[in-house]
Amino acid sequence: MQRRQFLFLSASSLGGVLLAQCGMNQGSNSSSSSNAAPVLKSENRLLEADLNIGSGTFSFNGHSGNLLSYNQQIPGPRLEASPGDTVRIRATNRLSQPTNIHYHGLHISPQEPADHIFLQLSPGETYTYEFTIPENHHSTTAFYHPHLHGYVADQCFGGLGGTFAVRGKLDEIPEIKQAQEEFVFLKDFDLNWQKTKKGMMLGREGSLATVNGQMDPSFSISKGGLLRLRMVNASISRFYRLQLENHPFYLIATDGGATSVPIEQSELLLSPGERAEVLIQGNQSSGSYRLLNLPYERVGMGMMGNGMMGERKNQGNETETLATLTYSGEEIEPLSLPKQLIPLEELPEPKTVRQFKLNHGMVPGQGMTFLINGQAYDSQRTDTRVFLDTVEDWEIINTGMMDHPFHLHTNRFQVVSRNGQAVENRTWKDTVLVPRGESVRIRIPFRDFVGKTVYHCHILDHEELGMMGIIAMQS
Ligand SMILES: [Cu+2]
Repeated sequence: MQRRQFLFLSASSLGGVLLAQCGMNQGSNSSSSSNAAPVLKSENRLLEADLNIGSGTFSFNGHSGNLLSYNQQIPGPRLEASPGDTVRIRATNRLSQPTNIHYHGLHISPQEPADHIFLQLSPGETYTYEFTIPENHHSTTAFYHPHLHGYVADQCFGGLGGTFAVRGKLDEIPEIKQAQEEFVFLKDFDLNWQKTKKGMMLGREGSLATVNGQMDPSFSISKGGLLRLRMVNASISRFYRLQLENHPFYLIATDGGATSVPIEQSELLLSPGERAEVLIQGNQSSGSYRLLNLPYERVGMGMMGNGMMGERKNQGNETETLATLTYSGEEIEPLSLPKQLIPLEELPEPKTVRQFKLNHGMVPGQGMTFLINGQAYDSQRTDTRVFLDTVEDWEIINTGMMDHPFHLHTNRFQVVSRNGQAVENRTWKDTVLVPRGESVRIRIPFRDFVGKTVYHCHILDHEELGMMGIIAMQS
């Protein structure tokens, strides 16, 4: 099988180790042939991993740039565990600035030594994260990335990020077990990212749109087969409006876990921080089909050309080819789609309804700032206090001129309505797109964990510019 190679490490601060991903699985037709990330799985109920956070030179088609990586790999190693497993991650910071790790999409404690995003891991320091994935945790395609305010957007734009898969009940459904599985880690790069501060208002996008650290990798499907794509939008600002030529997507999971039945969609929009899993049926004629990123306008026209926005650098009107699906191997007896997945839990009508207004504006002395309810992020202020074992509705209202994906840590939620209209196929989410001028109502059960954490816009440049609030969960 021909594989196009993308990023390889030519030298690094850690000693010029060649990155293995280019040679991995070369010539193999295995289901993981397109996925460059090495996998670290739990054994005997324990996932133990060392993550070295460093920088090094990565090259693309002869152009080199200094990027950030976990274990000198882009994307970082894929972590896999199951409900009930203990996770122990020794993170060593070899950067010249502080960092930390957020486990996006895991329902775990926001306190030390778990998903504590206020923790500062200083240069040279090693910190051991340790937590147990609850026994009743949902199956999910989650991910990990830095989350230290002031450094989040740069460090993610610089290359840091990796998949964290929790395998559970969804994975046990026979039709899904039979499907071939591929991870699709969507991330864009700018080899001059350290100099690219312009465009933070819009949200920076790199010119290289990669899948698993590669430009246009190939995935294979056998005629009659089923392919399960587990997709993560790990870009800091880029949206992906995905379409696979001639093949509909059958949505089986969103950020917060499985849907109740497969939902047929001709395309799928993933804003930063969102994930989705789809099944694809190998029922077309043999050949190659492109996975496309279609144009999507995430910024209103009013924002253009007013000088404050800097140079416009986003996908605008261009269609990109992200990957190619090729029929290969022997034709098999057609595999069928599952009929039922995981029934959606019905949440009670809440007593508490809150509103969160998203916008941006000029703040004297701070310039253009991104705001929630008129306030920019302040690490010393608690914005929202909630009680454990309650359910709340949050109405997220975007009064601005740009789309904002809203992400809540620790607890997942269900999207109940958009612009006052009930949502038909409710699913579990932890990141929801709130388009400009629109409102979205989400229903959140606060469960299991107390402590402080955050909610924010997942266009990470907007988070850095203030669009984040602190939530305290108390018993
Ligand atoms: Cu935003």
